[in-house]
Amino acid sequence: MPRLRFLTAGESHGPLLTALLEGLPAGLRVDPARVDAELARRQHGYGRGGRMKIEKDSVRFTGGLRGGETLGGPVSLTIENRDHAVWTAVMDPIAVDPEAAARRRLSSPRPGHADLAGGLKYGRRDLRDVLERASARETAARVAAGAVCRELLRAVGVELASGVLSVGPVAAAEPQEGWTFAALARVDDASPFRAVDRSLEPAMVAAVDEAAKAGDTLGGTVLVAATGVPAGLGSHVSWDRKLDGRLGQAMLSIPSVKAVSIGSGLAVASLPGSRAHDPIEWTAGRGFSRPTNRAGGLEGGITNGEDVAVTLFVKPIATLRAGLPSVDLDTKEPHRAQYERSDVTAVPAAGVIGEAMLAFVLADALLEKTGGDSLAEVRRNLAAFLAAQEEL
Ligand code: EPS
Repeated sequence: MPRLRFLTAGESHGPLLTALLEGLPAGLRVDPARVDAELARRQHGYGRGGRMKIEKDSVRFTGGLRGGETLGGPVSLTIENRDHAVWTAVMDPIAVDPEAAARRRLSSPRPGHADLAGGLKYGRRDLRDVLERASARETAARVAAGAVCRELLRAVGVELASGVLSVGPVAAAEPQEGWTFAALARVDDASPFRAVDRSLEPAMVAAVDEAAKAGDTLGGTVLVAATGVPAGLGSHVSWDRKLDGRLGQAMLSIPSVKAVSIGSGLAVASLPGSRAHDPIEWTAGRGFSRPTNRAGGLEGGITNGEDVAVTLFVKPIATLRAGLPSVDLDTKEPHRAQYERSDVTAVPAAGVIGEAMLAFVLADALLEKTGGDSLAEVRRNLAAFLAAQEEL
């Protein structure tokens, strides 16, 4: 059973986004300013649409904290949707104005979005009922919850980062020795794309400008990594306890992420075994280590002490200005998919969301290993576990 769990609630143009995070130990300091800094990182990036000019995401904690410290109970938080102000008649949780709702009805689904599949599943003839929850706006709540998990990881010496590897056809080359946290050292959070290779940014900007002009959208890839991760999180013994599987599920749940590669996962599929794995070394003082990190810090579903490195493959946003070929729900005649204001690309944001999901998965695995109802107990148990590893 997972030790940590979280849920989010809220619609893109509803009044609020909410997250509820359960299972944290007591005594963890949480600074709302640090959570807001993560929310600002998610909003940043070249190619975002008009919504990011309206919102200035900020967290409000409503439970589980006292004086800036966790109490051990569920942590609840909210983020206001500023854009709700002009949507109240359409998106009020209790009473909507039928005429306003009809004007905003979505009846030609966008290929690639949840519109049609969600409408079929939930029996909704106004596809707005699907899109409002399927919108990537929901990820703001994930980033806030992930920022809290990140504080727990930081308290035990784990750091996380991400960077954009490619946007459309403009791509950084993967090092032969595999990705490590060090590859993210040059990422500048203030740059347009937060790219791993900053020299590619002008070409990325040009690619996005060109797509925007053509009414098109672009996907890309992002590297998400953690360093300082203790060996021994996750397990090899059962399929659902394997940490690579849990990471895959978490990452694939991010809107637009269509594939996940752990370490050099994609590249090693075409290499012989002699070049696909990471030799094991041992040195006094340091213990076990690897000269390469093709496994991305995971072997047999367990962390091996190397950096955890995951690449996310993000599809282009499904909302195109011209509208992709679709069908009108009422007439069943061909009809271009309806255009909703959107982004040309949100690849830089996907990295920040990936960090939040990685923080959640690692924090869960840490607590599963250490147990503990207070941060002091978590630390004590982790120290004992690490000391035992030195005796192996
Ligand atoms: C997003 C908010 C949305 C979009 C985007 C992500 O705002 P709006 O729909 O009001 O323009 O900018 O959503 C999508 C790309 C999507 O596919 O739903 C956000 O806060 O990240």
